[in-house]
Amino acid sequence: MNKLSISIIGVPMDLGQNRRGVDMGPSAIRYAGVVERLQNLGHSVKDEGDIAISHTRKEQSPNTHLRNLEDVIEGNTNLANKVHEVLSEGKYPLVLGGDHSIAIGTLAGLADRYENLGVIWYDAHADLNTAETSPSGNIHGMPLAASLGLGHEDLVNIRSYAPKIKPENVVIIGARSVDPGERELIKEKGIKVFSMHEIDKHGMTEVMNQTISYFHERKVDGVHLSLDLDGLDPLYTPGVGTPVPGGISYRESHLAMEMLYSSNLITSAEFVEVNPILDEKNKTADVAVGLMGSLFGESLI
Ligand code: 6HN
Ligand code: MN
Ligand code: MN
Ligand code: MN
Repeated sequence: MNKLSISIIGVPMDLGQNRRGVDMGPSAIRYAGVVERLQNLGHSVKDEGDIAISHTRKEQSPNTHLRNLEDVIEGNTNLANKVHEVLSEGKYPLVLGGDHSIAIGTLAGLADRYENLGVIWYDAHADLNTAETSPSGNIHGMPLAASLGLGHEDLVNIRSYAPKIKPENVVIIGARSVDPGERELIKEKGIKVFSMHEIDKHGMTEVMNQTISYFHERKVDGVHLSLDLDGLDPLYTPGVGTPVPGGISYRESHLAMEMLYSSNLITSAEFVEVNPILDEKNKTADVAVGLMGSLFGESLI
């Protein structure tokens, strides 16, 4: 088994949405034993602590229809620089959220280190809104669009380059709540989506086999896993801000992680939207750490 040097980066970000508490996600995931879990698999693990997130200018830009824009940009810039530094040291970045707006910073720190980075977006949502299409003004609904170069120019240009990724290198898994503007973008850009319909119809094994083949065909030189815990059914992960029923099961999610581990494709990961205030006895953070175990090589026997 391949032993990794994993750098854990906490991002106590809650400015990309309305619900309080998701800033405590990194603490909850640490409390659920992430460091020990990955060390027990033989990896070397360093906890890099938390990225600084400023809350001083909250709601500063009501006219942009983008909630907390300046603070989200500042936090994501800090995150991007840290991810970039960790990669330069040859380490594997494992980012803990925080709301999903932090994927903007993670991808900004990653993407210029790759020629052809792939992304798996494991989520109930597509996160493909822009200021124009967003029903909420919440930036956590926009990180995939921003990473594709679409939306407010300051969100798109973190670390001064854009776009970060190509639409043909993205695979969305678990989608079941997609806004009209997002649907249009998926069609226009030809983004690969395995919605709950495909997972129900063909099963997770087939969906993951197709995902893995797709990245091989695309000749990616790395794949980032962006896993929103609301991709799972709220039965298993109740501690999320925007739960959507009819989601991916606990075992299907473990199977997906186990297959990704065997594929050797994943080169960085983030686990986002864990909100301990909305949770039941840290259940969602426990699931997150369990999934990380499977992603990093735990097997059942
Ligand atoms: N997430 N599509 C909705 C919006 O407000 O844009 C929900 C987004 C949820 C985002 O869960 O990361
Ligand atoms: Mn999301
Ligand atoms: Mn989501
Ligand atoms: Mn969510």
